[in-house]
Amino acid sequence: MTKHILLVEPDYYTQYPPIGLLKLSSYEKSLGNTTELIRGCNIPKKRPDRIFVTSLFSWSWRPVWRAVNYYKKKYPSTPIYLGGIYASLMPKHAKLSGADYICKGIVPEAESLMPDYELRPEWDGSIIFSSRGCNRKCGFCAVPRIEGRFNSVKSSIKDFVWPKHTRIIFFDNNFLWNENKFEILNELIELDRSVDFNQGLDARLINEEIAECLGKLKYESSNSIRLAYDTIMEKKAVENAINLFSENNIKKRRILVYALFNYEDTPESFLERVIDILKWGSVCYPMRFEPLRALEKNLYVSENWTKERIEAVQTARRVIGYGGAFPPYQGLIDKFQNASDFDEAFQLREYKGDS
Ligand code: B12
Ligand code: SF4
Repeated sequence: MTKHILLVEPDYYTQYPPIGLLKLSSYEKSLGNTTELIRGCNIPKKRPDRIFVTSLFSWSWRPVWRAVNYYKKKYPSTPIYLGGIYASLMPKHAKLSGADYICKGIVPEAESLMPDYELRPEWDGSIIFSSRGCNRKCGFCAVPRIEGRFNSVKSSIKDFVWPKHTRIIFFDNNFLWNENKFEILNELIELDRSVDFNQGLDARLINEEIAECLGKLKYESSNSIRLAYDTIMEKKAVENAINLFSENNIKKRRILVYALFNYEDTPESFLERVIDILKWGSVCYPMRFEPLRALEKNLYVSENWTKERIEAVQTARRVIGYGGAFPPYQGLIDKFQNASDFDEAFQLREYKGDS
């Protein structure tokens, strides 16, 4: 018998459609069921037989609880399934929301289906995971815990591009790990739509051949390519990747490099990475570390950092940066490079230390 599935996106802030629910919608429709998507707490058009609530960042758990609570009161005998990132990372906490079932990880059957973009007709970009999981084990990253080892690998993405969409957005954790990357890159060249490797590319995997393919793509934002310079160990790899890109049509100024801080680094080693990136001619985007199971954002301070020093970075991003990032302006390079230490670079001269 046909079942009606209510898909609920809690009303947390997000700039993307709830791609997980859109995939689950396609899956349910392939089983002969019907679906309906609602944001927040609202009355559906049709009484549901099952309710699927998704979740995103762990610190956005409150709207998730609100949604579960609302639909539980409205339909006490309808089972509520809660999945997504927060539910996968913090299943015990998520269970306290009152949901009947907590669903961890991805749903492999849904990963091979085109998301049901009919549910978001105004949206203009195809969001693709050409793979899930990751085989590396960076301690600051939740992906291996949520999605496990590298899996759900695609060899072609053509069938995942919605005809009306003008851009293609990859949510892959590590796009270049895919052994089919050249097939996919060639498809992208043919498709001739703008591309966004949203999660950044792994500098350690970039070589001449890859840089050449990436240089032939169209990019959607002012920053074409994103890389990560998370520890000083990646110095050579990041510099090399930037040089290879610049030899292949991608201007250094259009490369955005994330610099993780407030993790196991020190303010001084963070400053060193900031200076490196700017000297290489690229844009530095400081990325504050958040613990994998943080229930509140922007609270955690690692043992090498202080609240004041973190605040100094955030203020500098707003005041002397541009769009939260540090562009490679000569004035900024001089300021950072001529400073005797982190506090001078980030103007904490009056700051008297950690006590
Ligand atoms: C895209 C993305 C972003 C985007 C925004 C995403 C958005 N939707 O708004 C941007 C680039 C802005 C971003 C920013 C940040 N991000 Co981010 N991001 C991601 C990424 C790659 C995907 C998130 C997403 O939208 N997924 C869509 C999900 C929900 O759909 P799906 O997974 O395809 O759905 C499947 C399953 O989840 C499941 N499912 C989902 N819902 C349901 C429901 C039911 C009922 C069932 C059965 C199943 C189910 O089935 C689906 C089909 O298989 C994840 C990594 C990842 N691989 O998940 C990190 C991730 C969420 N980000 C993370 C972090 C740390 C950040 C930043 C803090 C980084 C920083 N230091 O600045 C910022 C914070 C921004 C903020 N607003 O607070 C962490 C979050 C950890 C946490 N504690 O929550 C993650 C997990 C990455 C990581 N390396 O650890 N991010
Ligand atoms: S940060 Fe990137 S490379 Fe490291 S575990 Fe996460 S997805 Fe993998």
